[in-house]
Amino acid sequence: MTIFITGATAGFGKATATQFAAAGWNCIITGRRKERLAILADELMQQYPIKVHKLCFDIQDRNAVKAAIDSLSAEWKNIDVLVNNAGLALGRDSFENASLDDWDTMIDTNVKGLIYVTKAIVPFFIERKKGHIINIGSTAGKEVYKEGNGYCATKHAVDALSKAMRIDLLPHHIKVTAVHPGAAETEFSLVRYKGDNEKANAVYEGFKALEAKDIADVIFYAANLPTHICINELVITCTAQANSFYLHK
Ligand code: NDP
Ligand code: 8X3
Repeated sequence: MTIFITGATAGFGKATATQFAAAGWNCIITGRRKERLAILADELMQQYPIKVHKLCFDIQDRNAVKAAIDSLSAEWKNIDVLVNNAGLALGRDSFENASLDDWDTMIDTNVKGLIYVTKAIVPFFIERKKGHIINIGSTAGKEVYKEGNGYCATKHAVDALSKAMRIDLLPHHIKVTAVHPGAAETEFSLVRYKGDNEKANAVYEGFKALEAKDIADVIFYAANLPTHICINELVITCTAQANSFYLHK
């Protein structure tokens, strides 16, 4: 079995690669940080009797996405599960102050990047008459929160795209699952606050947030159900969080 994971250099993507590798799946791991991909590939192949293929590209670059996926050998194109995980938030500003550059990056990554990858891989699924797309949305794609504007909009788009894919790809026996996590302690906040460790750490103070492995467990469960079962969507928060704007600290 083969899984293709976007954004496997950190957080949920890395934990997902590790979880599936441990269960004997071959992994296609992707991201922009080439060294991290190399380290992870070596680690996984040393620990488990599996193959790992690395694809280094910026998901915002439509041509780079297509070229990377086209470069896969026929064997590696036998993908069973695609996890559309690569994504980010940038900034936490009110609508009038939010940076258009930040919005462009979030839209290009979280929405357009997800579409580019999926459009490139869906033909393989259609040919094999099976496949499973697992999109990582967010609680931010279920309700908006103060100063979440652009990021929330991209995750609402992931929610809508997941529903649309599920309808349109039904005749091809392709499952579509949307996984919507709440606050999880990964590199997410460090990226959002542009390297400001203090602000990033403060996000997770005063409660026990989700860990990357918690989401990898859920992805693993959804991906390993019998052929006739598809989890359409799951919203997962830590116990301290009720929804995208109510967190009990
Ligand atoms: P991390 O920052 O830990 O990991 C993000 C991953 O996305 C990295 O591997 C990064 O790889 C990749 N990525 C980002 N931009 C690009 C790009 N332009 N091209 C290719 N890869 C890219 O964050 P998380 O693991 O937390 O986030 C994963 C997903 O989960 C995101 O979609 C995020 O929005 C979502 N999410 C996160 C939550 C949280 O609280 N942590 C909660 C809900 C959803 P590299 O930098 O090497 O390119
Ligand atoms: C990430 C969780 O609460 O920062 O999607 O939007 S949150």
